[in-house]
Amino acid sequence: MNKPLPSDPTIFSKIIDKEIPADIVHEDDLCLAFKDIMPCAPVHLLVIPKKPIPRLCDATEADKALLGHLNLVANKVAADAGIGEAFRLVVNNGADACQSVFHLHYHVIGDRQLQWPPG
Ligand code: DGP
Repeated sequence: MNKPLPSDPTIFSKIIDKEIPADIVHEDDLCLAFKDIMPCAPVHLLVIPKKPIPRLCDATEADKALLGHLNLVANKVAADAGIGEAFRLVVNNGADACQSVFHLHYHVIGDRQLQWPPG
C-alpha cells in the first residue's frame, strides 16, 4: 500500500542546493553522486537526479533519457571508485521497500562480497 509522500524538500534537495555538505564524487547538469552517510559496504555511493522525482515509480516517459543517464553515471562513479567490474545498483521504491528519502536515488554498492538474495 502506498504511504503519504512528504511534500517538503528532502535532505537530498538540500545537498543539491549545497545547503548541507556531502562528499560529492560527481556532478553534472542532470545529477549528483555522493558518498552515503551510512555506508553498508566499503564503497556506497548515491546517484540522484537534480529533478526531484520522489520514487522510481513516479518517473514517466519524459524521464527516459534522465534514467539512462543515471545508469551511466552509476557506471562511471563505480569505475572511478575501483569497483567497475563488480557492484550492485539498488533502488528502494516506497516505504515498504525501505525507501527513507523520497527523492529518487540509486545506491552503488561494492568492494566486498555481496550476498543474494537481499533482505
Ligand atoms: P533509502 O533507504 O533507499 O531511502 O536510502 C537513503 C540513504 O540516504 C541511506 O542509505 C542513508 C542516506 N542518507 C540519508 N541522509 C543523508 C545525508 O544527509 N547525507 C548523505 N550523504 N547520505 C544520507
